[in-house]
Parts: sequence; C-alpha cells; structure tokens
Amino acid sequence: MNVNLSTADLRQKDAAHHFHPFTDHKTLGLDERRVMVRADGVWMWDSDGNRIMDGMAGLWCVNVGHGRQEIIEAVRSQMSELSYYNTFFKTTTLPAIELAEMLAEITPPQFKMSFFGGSGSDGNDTVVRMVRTYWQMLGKPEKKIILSRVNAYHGSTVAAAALGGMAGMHAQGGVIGDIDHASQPFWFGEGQDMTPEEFGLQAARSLEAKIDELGEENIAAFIAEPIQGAGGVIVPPDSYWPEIKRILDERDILFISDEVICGFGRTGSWFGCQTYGTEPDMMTMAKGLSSGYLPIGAVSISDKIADVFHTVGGEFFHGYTYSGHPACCAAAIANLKIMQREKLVERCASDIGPYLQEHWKKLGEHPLVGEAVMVGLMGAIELVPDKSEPKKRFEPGGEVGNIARDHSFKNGLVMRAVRDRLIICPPLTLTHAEADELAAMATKSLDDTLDDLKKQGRI
Ligand code: PXG
Repeated sequence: MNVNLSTADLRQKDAAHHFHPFTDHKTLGLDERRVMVRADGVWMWDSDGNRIMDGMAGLWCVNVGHGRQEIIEAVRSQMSELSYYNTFFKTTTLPAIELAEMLAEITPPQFKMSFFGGSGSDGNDTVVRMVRTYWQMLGKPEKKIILSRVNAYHGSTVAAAALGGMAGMHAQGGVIGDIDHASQPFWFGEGQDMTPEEFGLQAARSLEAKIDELGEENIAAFIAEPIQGAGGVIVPPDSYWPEIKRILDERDILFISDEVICGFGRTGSWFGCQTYGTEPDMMTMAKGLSSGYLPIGAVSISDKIADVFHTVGGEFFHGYTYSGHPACCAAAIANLKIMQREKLVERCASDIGPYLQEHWKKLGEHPLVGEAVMVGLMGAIELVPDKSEPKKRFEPGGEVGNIARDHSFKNGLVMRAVRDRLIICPPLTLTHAEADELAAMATKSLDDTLDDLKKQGRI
C-alpha cells in the first residue's frame, strides 16, 4: 500500500470501497475513520503519527503484544517451507500436528484432540454440528437443542449469531432452529434487588427451568462464555458457576465453554473454565490462540466425545479449506511458546492482573462509575448518572458510553464501549508503568466525560 497517501485520501478510499463490520454505514463519517499503521508492544500509531495504547489487545486477542519478531519469523519460515496444504483426505502437516499436541498439553486433562478452523465463529458452527452429530451417533437424534444465554456473543456466522443472545443479530438473519436462551448473570444490570449470591443462583436456575421446560431428552448442549466479553464483561456472582455445574452434573447434557476471549491467560488461568472450576466437554478457541497474528481457531474435544467419534464411526462431513493452515498453526505455536516462556498466564494471575485491578478499584470511586469489575486482565466500568442510585441509568443508553470512549481515544487509550459500560482488555505483557499510564488516561477520560455532562446539564 502506498504509505505516502494522506490520511484524508486513505479515508476517502476506505469510505468508497471498504464495507466495515458492525458499522452503521449511514452515520460513519469520513473524519471518524482512524487508519492504524503500526504497533509495538501495547502501543499503536495511526496515519497521523498519534500514539495510542491498545487497551483492547486489538479485538480481545493480542495477548502477547504487538510486533513479536519471533512469531513473524516462525510464519515466514513456515511459508517458505510449505505455505499451504490441507488436512483433509488423510493428510496432515507438521505445524498442525505440533499445535494439536501443544493444545493437548495446555488444555484441561479431558482434552486430547482439537479440530482447527479460522475463527471463533466458525468454531461455534463446528460445535453446533459436532454436538448434534455426537447425539445422533449415540442413537439420540432428538437431542439437538442447544441452550445459550441472553446477551451472549458467540460470533457472526448464522449459527454463531443464533447461539448468541443479541436480539439485533437475530433480527438480521441470525436465527437457526433448536436454539434457546437462559438468563445472564448480570447482577449490576438486572439483579440489584437481591444479593449477588442470590441473583447468581437465580440466573443459574433459569437454565434449569429451560431444561425442564424443553425436556432434557431434547437438549444436546449448553454453551457459555466464562465471562461474557462482547456483552460487556459480565462477571458472574460467585454462586453462579458452581450452581450451573450442579445443574449440568445432574443431567446428560454437554457443556461447551466458549473460550474465544477468556482463553489463553485472559482471566489468570490458561482457560476461563479453570478460573471458575467448570469441566467442559468442548472448548471453542480463537483470538489469543495466535494473539491475532494470523487467523486461527480451534475446538478442543474431550475424550468422552472423541471416543464416540472413534468407536461409532461414520464420516463427519465437516471441515474448512484452512483447517490447520500451516502458517496460522506456526503463528499459534510461536505465540504459545512465548506465553509459556514468559509465564504470561502466571503473570496475569499474580502480578499485572492484581496490579491493574487495584487501579480499577480506584476508578470505581469516580462519581460517574456505578461498578468497576476486573478478572485477570479483562474489566469493565459501568457509567451511571447518580452513584447514590445505582439502579438509575442514562437515557437513552449508550450515548454516554460513546462520549467516554471518544474521550479515551483522544486521551491516547483504546477502550471499547458496550452501552454505557467501558471495557478494557490490554495485552498480558502490560508493564506496571503502562498500567499506571492506562489508569491515568482512563481517569482523565472519565473526568472529561463528567465535564461534558455537566456542561450539557445532564448531571
Ligand atoms: N465467541 C466469543 C466469546 C467471542 O467473543 C467469537 C466467538 C467469534 O469469534 P470470531 O473470531 O469469529 O470473531 C467471539 C468474537 C466486540 C467483538 O466488539 C467481540 C468479538 C468479535 C468482534 C467484536 O466486543 N468476539
């Protein structure tokens, strides 16, 4: 690409030809388009030379930070050796073998096999087809309903959108049959009439009620993110996951942990299910698997499921051209080696995680903040009009979150707004000094937002 083009020219070209994801194309203005050109560690630079901290690790994925030459070299070397071959028709490749073996080592003990794809969305499509096939193989084809939760995010393909709990996505062609949703464990948003513990139990028991309503004999699986990411970093009350585990243990229903965001150290364990003590039958992974250096996803399959495919037999008619793509596997292998060598999971659990959480707690004292939550290195702050009335929300929802997000960008920090919740998910390599800077930029952004709201007479 001609890097000598001006930012204005680049924006023009982008507006003319590039159809962006999750965008209102009527309202996206020219000047709002930020052209990112370079990144290193937790920092990025745009086409005007502005330096900005990547507080979202790209899109919840760049766990080892930007610009790792080791990954780049591993990909270059793999591409010069074998840039592509498939894993269909009895073939495999060296990187696919090595990555599958590495995943067997780092995932919980029930997982020894993984299927590869290109993203979290196609991974969840794989999950839908695989769990339904599993029950068919066991002679129970009626077990095909998959339960999920309201405000879950599982991706943008048709099946993944249907699994998700986002009404807007369902309305835009994102529906398939035999999917249903239980409640989400969002205490601050929906449960303040109860203690968090009581509400966590209630939210979990909505799954039990759904199972009873639809019939255990018709239900294939329950899928959930350990902590809902795109839904707003919804950290469940402590009572929630143990109760879900009890409900699932009592029933013959598969459990799928969607680890696309929570996997690879984000919550302070290799996988979010380990942070919460659940025992999934399958895990969907993407994002942090390669830290976003190349697109790759995986579905890990427990022995219980793999055994059925191995013993009953019959072809599983499913696969992607890029399943086990050698260059993407090489990127993931190099990424995981960095995570292991630099002990980034342990660092998240006992060093930089607790360090940033302390800052986050202090942000919770800001007059605009109703709740501040963070597990490992994924956090959220909910903006409210009146701290003394934590149930009150800004009307219409989402405007204030966007104002705060825009201030954050101006102040040099990428945060994401989900309604009036600000989200942070920095690379796991964040240093203490960078965490101090992050907190200072977030505080200033809240102060600037408060000033705006006062000027507008909204507060
Ligand atoms: N599961 C979860 C839990 C996710 O967060 C996917 C599946 C789908 O992954 P792919 O690789 O197909 O995008 C995701 C993706 C946001 C945002 O705005 C979140 C995601 C993707 C894009 C935007 O928070 N999560």
